[in-house]
Amino acid sequence: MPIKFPFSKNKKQTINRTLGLDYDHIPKHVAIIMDGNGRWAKNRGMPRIAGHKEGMSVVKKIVRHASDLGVEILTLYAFSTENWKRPKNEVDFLMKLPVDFLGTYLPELIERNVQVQTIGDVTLLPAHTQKAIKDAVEKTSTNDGLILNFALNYGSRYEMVHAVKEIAENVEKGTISAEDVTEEMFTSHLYTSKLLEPDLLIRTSGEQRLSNFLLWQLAYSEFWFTEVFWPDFDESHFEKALYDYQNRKRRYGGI
Ligand code: V07
Repeated sequence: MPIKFPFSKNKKQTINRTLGLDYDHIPKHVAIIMDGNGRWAKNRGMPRIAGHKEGMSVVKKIVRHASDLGVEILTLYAFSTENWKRPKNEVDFLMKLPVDFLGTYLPELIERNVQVQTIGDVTLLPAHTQKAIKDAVEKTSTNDGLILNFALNYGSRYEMVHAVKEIAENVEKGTISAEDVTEEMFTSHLYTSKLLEPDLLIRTSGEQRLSNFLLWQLAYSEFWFTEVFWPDFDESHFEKALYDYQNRKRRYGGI
């Protein structure tokens, strides 16, 4: 197999001198609630959409860093099922961000061997948004580096009800019986069925809630919160989250 230098996660690395981050024990799946974009803009007397735009640049920065560190899956909460309630101009702007992002950044994602995936019901997004995402998913489908997983029109309760409906249909058809329903089967009906569960959840901007994000999948994950608004979040904050994660594991992880 070719070595994908300089983005290989197999190169032997030492401990980060300033922080003590252990590059050999990077969490495999990191999930992020990228909160505080609107408040960041408001504090600067700017419209909320300016915060979203700045937040998008931070996504690029963190994707680069996660891929350099050898994170296997990065799940980003980009748009929730509740976000449709926002003003129309804001929703319209948000729906242009995937197009904008991929228009400038898809070549680098391909270069970095990143695979783009989504969770949530993308069929309800505008056609131009769906088209850009579908194109990126297709063009990166054979990549085997970082899985960049965008949660778009995602809601965890909806996801679970959807799973229950599918299982109930199988019971009705008689292909399975109620006794056959297990945690593993339920998990296999979620959007995340092919992914590992997150090791670490990061939420920015001081809120300490799950807001309908991956309720089932986060059952055993470590949570890390920061007051920093998403547009101010950078590589050093990301590394601090990973460092704290590693130290929690060292303290409570058993042998
Ligand atoms: C969005 C920027 C980040 C802060 C949080 C909300 C605003 C990147 C994407 C994206 C999505 C799919 C894709 C490529 C890029 C995105 C939305 C909002 C809706 F294939 N950032 N970003 N999508 N924000």
